[in-house]
Amino acid sequence: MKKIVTIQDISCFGKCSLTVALPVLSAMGLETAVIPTAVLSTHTGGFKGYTFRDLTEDIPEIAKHWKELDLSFNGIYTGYLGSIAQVQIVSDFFDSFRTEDNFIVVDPVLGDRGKLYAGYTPELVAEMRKLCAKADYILPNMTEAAFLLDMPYTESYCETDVREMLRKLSGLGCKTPVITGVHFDDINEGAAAYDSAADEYYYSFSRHIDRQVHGTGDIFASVFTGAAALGKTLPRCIEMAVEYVSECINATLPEMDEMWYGSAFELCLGKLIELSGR
Ligand code: PXL
Repeated sequence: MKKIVTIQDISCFGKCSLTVALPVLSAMGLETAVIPTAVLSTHTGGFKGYTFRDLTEDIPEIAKHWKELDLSFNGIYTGYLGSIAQVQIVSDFFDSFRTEDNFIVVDPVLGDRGKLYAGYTPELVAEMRKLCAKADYILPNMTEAAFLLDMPYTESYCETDVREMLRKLSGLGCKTPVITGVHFDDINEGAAAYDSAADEYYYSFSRHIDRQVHGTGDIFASVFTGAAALGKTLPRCIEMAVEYVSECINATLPEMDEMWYGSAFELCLGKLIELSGR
């Protein structure tokens, strides 16, 4: 079995980060080790008064124990990271667990719709930029891509702009950047990827649904990582992730008023098993 380690927070209620990554990767048939970076009572997207217990100090201890056990992973995948110190410690984790044949996915979770998430600062963005340089794949949305590139966020862009952003993202040091939430018209939305080694661009779209569903970025990143671990090609990785996210959003729509805080991804896990070819 292929093994992934994913490093991100546990939001106890709200369906994102580890509570999404673990079931998604498991459904894809991947053994999934976790390093929880923080425990929050809920995610920070719309809830008030959430608790936040920082687990940064535990990360080097976990890494040390795993080194003693001689553990290794086919893929390392990071999501939401709560502080600059935490990003630096995750960067050290990359240095000790990267091998010649594993891969690193950094989902630079920073913000959405042109704004940084609660508590995030430009200094954290700068640190995340450095972490991206160590990754094989990065998966920013348009907001995160704009912050990483220090460009103004805009919702009016064309394919040439997206290609330019992808090239600039690869210039940060990551060979294969992927931008999510991309749309060139009102009908379709999806992802754009750039394989800088081959100088090839790939796109995958599904029908645009005009509702924001929390945690879909984490679903995309988890499926993408799983697909890469299963040896799928880059265009297939983005296609699987786009298709599953679209299924999840469609499944959430009838529950949307009640479930403003997350997606009904559980209802679609059967589809994901099918997509994974298991
Ligand atoms: O979905 C990304 C995410 C992960 N973890 C926490 C968050 C968010 C987005 O708001 O608040 C704690």
